[in-house]
Amino acid sequence: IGLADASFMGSGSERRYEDLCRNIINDMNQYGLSVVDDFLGMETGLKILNEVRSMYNAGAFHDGQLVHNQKPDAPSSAVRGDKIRGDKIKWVGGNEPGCSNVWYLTNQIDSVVYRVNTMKDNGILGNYHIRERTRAMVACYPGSGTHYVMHVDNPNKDGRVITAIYYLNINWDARESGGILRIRPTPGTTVADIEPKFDRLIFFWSDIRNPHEVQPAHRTRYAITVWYFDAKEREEALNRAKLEN
Ligand code: AKG
Repeated sequence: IGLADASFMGSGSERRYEDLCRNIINDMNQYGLSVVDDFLGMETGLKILNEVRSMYNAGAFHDGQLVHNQKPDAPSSAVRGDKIRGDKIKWVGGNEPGCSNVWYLTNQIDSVVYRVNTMKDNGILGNYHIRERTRAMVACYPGSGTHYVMHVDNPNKDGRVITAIYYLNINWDARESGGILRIRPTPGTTVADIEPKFDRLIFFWSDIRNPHEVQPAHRTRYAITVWYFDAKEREEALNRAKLEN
């Protein structure tokens, strides 16, 4: 999907928007991840949440992963047959009925990504040429300890360079409800524990720099994820796939 040419409307002045993008650039360069709170505001966030709830209640979601990992060298949890991921998902392209608020969100994220990718002095971001992304993955961890084990989104250079996740969970208290996104940036020994709070948007590099897990969630936990492609890495990945087939 090509990036939408949306103008950012949530945050008021152009100056605030510049500052937001500059902060994301600094965080991505320094830490490999960035957290933006109050991205769209309560009213818009609620519209998105209600839309996602309706989609979920209509039974439109399916298992994030159906198979169990039974390889002999798999981590012990997988050997026991526990699920690698317990989320339920739905992919949203944009023009499906009943998805206009998710579509609006992805347009707003697109414009931020486009801006940080094209701003001057953007460091590592300047190495990429980002013009496309995946569809949006709307995910629900339905409580009951559902989780996603430590993994890397793009370990094999499939083209995805930035992961963007928007959370929809009002009054989330991780001490009671778990569901923390734990990122272990490599190299390094620090961890980033990110609560899936309502109207919070995060970005991180999708590759080996950011192994991450979703810790067991004890309450329904909604998130919307999009992955942004670097044009060159994507083209190389598609060419490799053609050769293999
Ligand atoms: C994934 O879908 O790959 C995740 O790791 C989910 C992260 C999150 O929802 O916080």
